Amino acid sequence: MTGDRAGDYRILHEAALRDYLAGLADLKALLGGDPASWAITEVGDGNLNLVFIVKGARGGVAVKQALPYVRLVGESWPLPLSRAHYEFLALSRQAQLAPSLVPVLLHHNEKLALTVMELLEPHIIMRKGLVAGTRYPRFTDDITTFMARTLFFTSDLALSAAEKKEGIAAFAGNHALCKITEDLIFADPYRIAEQNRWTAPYLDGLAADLRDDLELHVAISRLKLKFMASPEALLHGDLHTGSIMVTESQTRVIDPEFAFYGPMGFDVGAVLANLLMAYFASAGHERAPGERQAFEGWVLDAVEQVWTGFAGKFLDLWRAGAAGDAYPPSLFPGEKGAARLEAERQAYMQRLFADTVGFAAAKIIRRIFGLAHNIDFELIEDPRQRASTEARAVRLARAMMVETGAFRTIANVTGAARKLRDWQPEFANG
Ligand code: SR1
Ligand code: MG
Repeated sequence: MTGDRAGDYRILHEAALRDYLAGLADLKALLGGDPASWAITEVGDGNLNLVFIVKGARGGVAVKQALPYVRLVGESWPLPLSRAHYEFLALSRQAQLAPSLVPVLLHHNEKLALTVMELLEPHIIMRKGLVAGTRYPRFTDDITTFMARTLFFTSDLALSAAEKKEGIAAFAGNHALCKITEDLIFADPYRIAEQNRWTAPYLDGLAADLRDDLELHVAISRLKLKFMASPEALLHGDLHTGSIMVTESQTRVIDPEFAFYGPMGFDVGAVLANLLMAYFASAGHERAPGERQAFEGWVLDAVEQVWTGFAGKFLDLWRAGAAGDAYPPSLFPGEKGAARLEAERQAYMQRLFADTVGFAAAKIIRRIFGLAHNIDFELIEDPRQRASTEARAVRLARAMMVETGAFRTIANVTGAARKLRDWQPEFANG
């Protein structure tokens, strides 16, 4: 891997990218053939960056370059290029902790905010597969391994206090990306904000309810505080199904540019929220009643397995020998100490579950009323039908956020989702 620090930032469009890659001997050899014959396509459909696929006679690579602004909005919303540095740092750490679950890094240029990675082929963005009703048999085992290992091994359960604080410091500068989350997820959907949007006019009433609901405002503010002030572990920070690439036999987690030390439930909740949205949106994609029943059953099973699999793997790592400075073994001697520590582990997981439920709810609401929506709902053409599926998701999310304690187990969450599948909301407008 090279780490070129020379030269100033410039946006590399096709011709400049071709010249740049041709100048890197390793990548030129990997791509193969005459650089003039390389096929270069810009494929970025995310909210922030340029993404190119480059294919040569021998092989291909993916190239990601950060833009100095938010792509979704334009130059009026500047955003630091340093996010490419944090993404590279996070990917490097994740590659150590969960090898084969992230793309292989091939090159990084700090000044150009550019990273070259293994081309994931024939992988697709998981969200697209879920919209099509595809089931992914490897997904829950892989994503739970990814989360258990990246969260456990960057936490105080596995690290010395000094290592942990070094880790926090290394990512502390990524605050502009945290601020996006703090505004777009934890504040804007609950107040008047220029960039908010929803399926109008059907959801106008629900949007107004969200702005008046003080119990919800307390709940989302507690979650916001937890997000800002609980550096439990190195988070991916944006672990939705658009940040996961899949085939039926492989899973790769991409795009950790929002990485920072935060509360573990934020990552786990992101995965659950996006599966739950895929579940609710599914009704809007069926061409005949019941057509996607098997898919929907798989999604709810996946919701359950994501939590139980994650919790089981995380606990296994902890029981196998936690070398971190938290819970010193000398305080838990003998059989009685071991039993007390095990009870404490269970209590720890119960608290983490409650955080996960709350963050999952926040992630659902932001996709229905905030700036950044997702294709699960957006591709439902009939707005009334889209609004119905969204209203079901919001009803569950409000309960998860305000009555979090009522969801003691993941089966409580899937049970509530199942009950809402055919609920017909009434809309005051439309
Ligand atoms: C302005 S960025 C909007 C969203 O895109 C990213 O994927 C994050 O989820 C962010 O909140
Ligand atoms: Mg992204």
